[in-house]
Amino acid sequence: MIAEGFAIQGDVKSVAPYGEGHINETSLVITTKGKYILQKISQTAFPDVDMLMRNIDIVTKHLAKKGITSLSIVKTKKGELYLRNESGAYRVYDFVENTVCKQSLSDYKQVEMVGEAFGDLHTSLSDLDASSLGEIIPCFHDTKKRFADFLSAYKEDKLGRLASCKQEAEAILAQKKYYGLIVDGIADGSIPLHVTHNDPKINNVLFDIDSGKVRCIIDLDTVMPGSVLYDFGDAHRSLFIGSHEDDIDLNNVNIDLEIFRSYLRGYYRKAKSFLSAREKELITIAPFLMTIECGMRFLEDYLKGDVYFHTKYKEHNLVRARTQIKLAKLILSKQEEMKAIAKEIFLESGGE
Ligand code: ADP
Ligand code: GN1
Ligand code: MG
Repeated sequence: MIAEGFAIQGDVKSVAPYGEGHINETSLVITTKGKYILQKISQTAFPDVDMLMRNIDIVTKHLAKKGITSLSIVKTKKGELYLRNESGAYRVYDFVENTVCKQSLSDYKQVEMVGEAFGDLHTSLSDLDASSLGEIIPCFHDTKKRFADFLSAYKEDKLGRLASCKQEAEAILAQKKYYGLIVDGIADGSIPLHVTHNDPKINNVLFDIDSGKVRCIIDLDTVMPGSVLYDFGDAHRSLFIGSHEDDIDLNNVNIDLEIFRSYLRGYYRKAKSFLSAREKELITIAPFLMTIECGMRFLEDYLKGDVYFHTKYKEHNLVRARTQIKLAKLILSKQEEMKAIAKEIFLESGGE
């Protein structure tokens, strides 16, 4: 049994599928002495498992030194960060006890706490030597590159699926003028690089069962240099869509700007000392960019035959692309309101 290759405490009582992640295969391991998370690492997403686990080791050690609750790697019995056998590559984490993982948030105080937690994460990672981390998925949030990848899948139309998603593809083509906004800013120096999480989906945050407060940010696979706008934008993508990412009824995809207000209030409290003027200008468009980018990634995967994201049925990635495209359009239509809210929050927090 794979779990027994790791330095876990007690005898294994059960191993069962766990969680709702789209990338790795996650199981909960219960032993006579405790609980663990066992993951079969997706080598489609992360071909360089050595780099992946080295990055996570560096980040978790850095956070632990600062007293921040984070993932804790359980090494193999041979003292390695992961185990490889003929069926794949595996790792184990301590299970973070007494927490709950949510697919959506309706409590604005909790949204504010999540904003604050990502502000704290950015602050805590700001003195980590970024050059020590490998770029685990190159150009992960380079929206222009994502668009180019989408276009090549669109042109190839390998499986003849384009006929079923012409409208969605056109919606992505129509917004092309926006895709360089963050990456061009990084290139011209107006947007600084930070060490960022890059996958701040709400189910990658664990809440304390008793206090309801954020206990731990997990899924550190994509921690690497990036823009704080990537995290700000993707957290909104996830919080806005909530549990409707896979919903076939697009009437359920809506946008609640109180989420934006609450998250920004929490985030800005921690980030006002480091956000640049250009980052503040782009704070309302970042959620649009990360949402349309996610839409193009789902649609690209649909066109390629579902090779990256876990899917449960043939149109699953198409359904997900549709929800992201609808949300992206809503975010774009709300830019003026979002700018007014951002102005209020910057003023209320003593910024300009
Ligand atoms: P994926 O990359 O596939 O999203 P994650 O690392 O996010 O994988 O794990 C999937 C789910 O497993 C999480 O959303 C969470 O519910 C649960 N999980 C992962 N690690 C832990 C942990 N250390 N303690 C408790 N739950 C965890
Ligand atoms: C994936 O791994 P998970 O389920 O937390 C993906 C994110 C997407 C998200 C969409 C490494 O997140 O980038 O935004 O699905 N993670 C990776 O739900 O590609
Ligand atoms: Mg995850």
